[in-house]
Amino acid sequence: MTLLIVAPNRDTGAVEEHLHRLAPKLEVRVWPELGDPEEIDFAVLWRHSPGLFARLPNLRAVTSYGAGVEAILDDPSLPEGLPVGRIAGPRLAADMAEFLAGVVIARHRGLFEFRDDQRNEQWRPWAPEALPTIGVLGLGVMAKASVRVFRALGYPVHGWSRSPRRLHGVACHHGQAELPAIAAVADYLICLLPLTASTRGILNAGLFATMKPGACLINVGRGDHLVEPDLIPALDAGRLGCAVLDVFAQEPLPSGHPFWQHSKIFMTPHCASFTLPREAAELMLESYRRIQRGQPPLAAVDRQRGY
Ligand code: NDP
Ligand code: OXD
Repeated sequence: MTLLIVAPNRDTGAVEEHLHRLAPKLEVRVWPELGDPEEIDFAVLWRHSPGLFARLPNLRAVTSYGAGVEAILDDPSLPEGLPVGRIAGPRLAADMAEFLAGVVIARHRGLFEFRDDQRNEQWRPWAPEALPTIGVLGLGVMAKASVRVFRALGYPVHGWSRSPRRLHGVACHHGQAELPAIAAVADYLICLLPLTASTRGILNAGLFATMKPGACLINVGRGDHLVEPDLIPALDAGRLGCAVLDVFAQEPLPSGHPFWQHSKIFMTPHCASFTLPREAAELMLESYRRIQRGQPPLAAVDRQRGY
């Protein structure tokens, strides 16, 4: 009975400590120290190298170290029928809400401009008259927490999902046919979709053409939701007013990439929300215990649907 953590380039020390404190008898191994691979029955993965599953013959389930599961589902060595879960706890969702409210408020209230004014010793009081309309693509765990914060601020909120949803205080849209409707009303269009075959490249010139002129695009989903070459022309033409990007097709963003220096792009290094060690350890352990009881892991994903 052994739990394996595979998260290259991520410091897992604190998670290991929490796991040892919560379950002193649980054997935890951290990649690349596999030990006897036959003893490993549960794995927690973040950006693992494809092909890993061929080396773990006795896995009973696997979970993503974070909310996104595309790296696991895209691995051709993933055994058919192996249950896949994810870690998308309340703290992760609250972090996302805080981040999104922060960037929207900073732009809406002109905080970056006030900083410039301060440097230039200029006194220019100003406040927006209208509240911004928020459009959220995806109405899952992350989006629901964020929507609650925007609603508490009194902002009109629209949401978009694959299947019909009802959320208190949110104008809900669903399906491809209703994507232009949400794009047309949003001053801030936020991508909180999982990366699947049907959402890859969804943030493209065609969508930008349906957006409110000057609106701000916020991508906290995955880098491959955005057709990167379409973004700068839309910003330069004023079609979009700005873009806030937390995720990129290649991470870290390569040196010399045009996004680094663009004045209308505000970037953060994939940390809009970050799986905290304590919450991660508790949820990993809960999933592990569920597996021992013959139940699916927490937040089990539908492998056919892709999220
Ligand atoms: P969930 O699985 O809880 O929700 C996904 C939502 O997307 C659902 O509402 C679903 O619709 C909707 N959706 C999926 N496919 C489509 C489609 N084709 N058309 C319209 N709507 C669709 O995901 P989470 O909220 O937990 O996370 C979403 C993503 O956010 C993650 O996969 C990850 O990529 C990203 N993320 C990024 C982080 C960061 O730090 N940047 C941190 C955490 C997550 P329906 O309700 O009908 O099923
Ligand atoms: C993610 C995460 O999926 O950090 O991006 O959880």
